Amino acid sequence: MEHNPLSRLIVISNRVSAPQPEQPAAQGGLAVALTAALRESDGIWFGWSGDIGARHDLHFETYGGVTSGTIDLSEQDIEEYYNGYANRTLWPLFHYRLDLTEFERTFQGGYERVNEAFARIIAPHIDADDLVWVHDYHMIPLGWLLRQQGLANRMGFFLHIPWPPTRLLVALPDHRRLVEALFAYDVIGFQAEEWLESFRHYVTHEMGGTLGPDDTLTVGGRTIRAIACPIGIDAQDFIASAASATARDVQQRMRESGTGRGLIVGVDRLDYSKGLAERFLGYERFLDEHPDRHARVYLLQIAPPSRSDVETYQNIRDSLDQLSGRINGAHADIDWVPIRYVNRGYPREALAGVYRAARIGLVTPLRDGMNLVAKEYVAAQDPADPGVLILSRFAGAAEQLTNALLINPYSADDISDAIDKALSMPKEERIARWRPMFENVRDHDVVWWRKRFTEALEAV
Ligand code: ADQ
Repeated sequence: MEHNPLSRLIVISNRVSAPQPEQPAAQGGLAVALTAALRESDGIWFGWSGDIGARHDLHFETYGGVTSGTIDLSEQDIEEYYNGYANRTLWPLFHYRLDLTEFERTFQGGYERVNEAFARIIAPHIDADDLVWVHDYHMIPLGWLLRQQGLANRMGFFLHIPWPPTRLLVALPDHRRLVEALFAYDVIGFQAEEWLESFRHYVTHEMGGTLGPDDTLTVGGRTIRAIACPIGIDAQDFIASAASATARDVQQRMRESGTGRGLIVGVDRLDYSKGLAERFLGYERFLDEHPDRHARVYLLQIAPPSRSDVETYQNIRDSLDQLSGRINGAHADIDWVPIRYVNRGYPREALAGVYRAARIGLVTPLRDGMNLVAKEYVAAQDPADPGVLILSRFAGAAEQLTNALLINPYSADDISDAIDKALSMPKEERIARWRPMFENVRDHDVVWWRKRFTEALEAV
């Protein structure tokens, strides 16, 4: 076998999803892909342990061939850095929800304090030729802070969420400081061309930067590469999951409990960015406009709670409970409930079975960096009789899955018309739409994504 002289990879993200004794198999495509790269290069994954602790000690653990180094955070850190700046300031703002964005000096202070602590604690464990790959909005300034610690390594940053338009971003006090920190990296990756375009707009309009060849951007003598690098799923694994015995059982259960009715499925973390209320309203419009379809379809919405320490997330839960109750109250019959609304997580194989049983995958985020559920739905379909993907044009995934029925999630009419169209769509058209999407999901999988990014970084 050819020996590949790999640089060691260092991954840094808010949470570490390397395999653990309590959870031996890495969870999710991202974890699987990064874990494989870390194992091959003998790398380390650093991040928050998820635990509360008074002292920032590094805790190393090697399991399943992967080393992780985790740090506990204090209650104040979690409140200001994680629940605060990350999830109450950056998350809403980057998802275009200025109305939900909270600006608090203490949040920003906590964010910088925790990033500084990470930089100080991790820096001594990084060797000169390691590749450093930092992930997501929790850690934007980390690269800059690592440079302050004297690191001259090749460093990359990948943003999993959208990059907002300049006119929204400038509402963030100290926006300039945040973006300047990004110029400490050598390569920055975005999920979609649209987010990259917004970033370039900010750099050229607010910072006087210039675009160069090969995706480069220069500001004040410093040149970096900013690329679109869309994340994928572990497609082979998902295809296998959809054909597993568990998936077949679940499909059978769905068939029996659905008694021949067409299943429309939605799967999302409970988050206001996912457009769940808009989805329910679009489905309600469909029921209002198509009485002939009543009792012949049902919507299964699977939405496990997330970030429940943040008030807006408690509100969204309440409003969806009410909305689904109202719609069911108005339309249900003695033997038919229009919406089945479930607030829990399911194993991947069960989820794959649900996707495969569904005539329609309904994915309606108001903004989404990528949206992996859309890709999972495509991967799980039966090639001989695939379902129809209805996808928000505001998800990063819409740039790749152009054969979906693309909709505007703010428009109940649009959602209603798409459901009607999907239910009537002849098999030939379903196959013709599904095939190119499947090829895209299969070929641009999570390993493709990881290699595209690390190769860009290695080329620096
Ligand atoms: P998320 O906002 O979490 O990710 P998404 O890309 O859809 O959104 O990924 C969600 C994942 O959680 C999927 O793999 C899905 O299967 C799983 N999941 C959801 N509900 C589940 C349930 N009830 N049971 C089990 N699994 C469930 C962020 C960004 C996205 C970006 C990803 C990856 O917001 O835009 O695509 O990171 O970069």
